[in-house]
Amino acid sequence: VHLEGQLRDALAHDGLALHFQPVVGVDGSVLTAEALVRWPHPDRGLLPPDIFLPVAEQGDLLRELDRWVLRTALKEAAGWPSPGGQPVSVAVNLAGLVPGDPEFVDIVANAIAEADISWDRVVLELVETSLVDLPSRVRQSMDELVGRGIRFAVDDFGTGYSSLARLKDLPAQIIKVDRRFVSGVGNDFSDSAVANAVVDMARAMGRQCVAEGVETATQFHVLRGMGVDAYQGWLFSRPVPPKEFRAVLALGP
Ligand code: G
Ligand code: G
Ligand code: MN
Ligand code: NA
Repeated sequence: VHLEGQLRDALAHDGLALHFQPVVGVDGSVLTAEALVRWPHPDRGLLPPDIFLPVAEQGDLLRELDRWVLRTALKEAAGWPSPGGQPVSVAVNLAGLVPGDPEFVDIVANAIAEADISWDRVVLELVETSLVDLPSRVRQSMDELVGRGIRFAVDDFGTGYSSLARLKDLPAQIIKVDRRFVSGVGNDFSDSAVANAVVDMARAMGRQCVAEGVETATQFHVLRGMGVDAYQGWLFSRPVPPKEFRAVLALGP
């Protein structure tokens, strides 16, 4: 309860922080950065989301937290340098604010307008459970956002009750292969098989495929051989504070 009150306070006073982790193309250029929330807690140091997202959920604060992250991440990204290259896109995780929310489209559109960022630089990451069983009205509004340039990503694909067959029904342009499978690529036969099947299926359905949690050069090489489009993980960079990320971008490609 104490932590919940402090979190409520932090949300109301911009007391949370975002780190950014690059997603790179086959040639190593930065395509996107995923915003990952942290809480610089006055007595407990920098808290990771695993500690306070459950508190947020418990206190009905997750939707408010997602809104804060969305607004803050888009504003930050609007100011990213792009010397001699394509502007880098920004990816935001949404768990409390989901497409079925009656205000979803307005909230997203307002955040984009407020940040003055172009629509095609915005990626919204959702877990599969937020993307199934959507009423057609909701799908239509998602299509409307996609029509204006937004991309949706299915996060942690391959976990939960996901099956390859339902990939074709998911309204997402990007598939993020969960790091659970990526970690075994190159040494565990079943993990490699799952990763390969997801990549093949994603390609067959015209989706972009991102591998998460890439930690070794071997994983990168094997995944590249499978035809993965983009890569995220410690091999390339840890999530870093905004200033540091801006400095990396300022160096150019
Ligand atoms: O940042 P880290 O790798 O520790 O993230 C742990 C978990 O927290 C991941 O599942 C990630 O998706 C989630 N997470 C990180 N930042 C956000 C955020 O801004 N909003 C939501 N809803 N989840 C987040
Ligand atoms: O669930 P989601 O994919 O949004 O969460 C991303 C999480 O993965 C964050 O907690 C981030 O810090 C973590 N992460 C990012 N890259 C790596 C990596 O290479 N290895 C591991 N173990 N975790 C990673
Ligand atoms: Mn994510
Ligand atoms: Na993930």
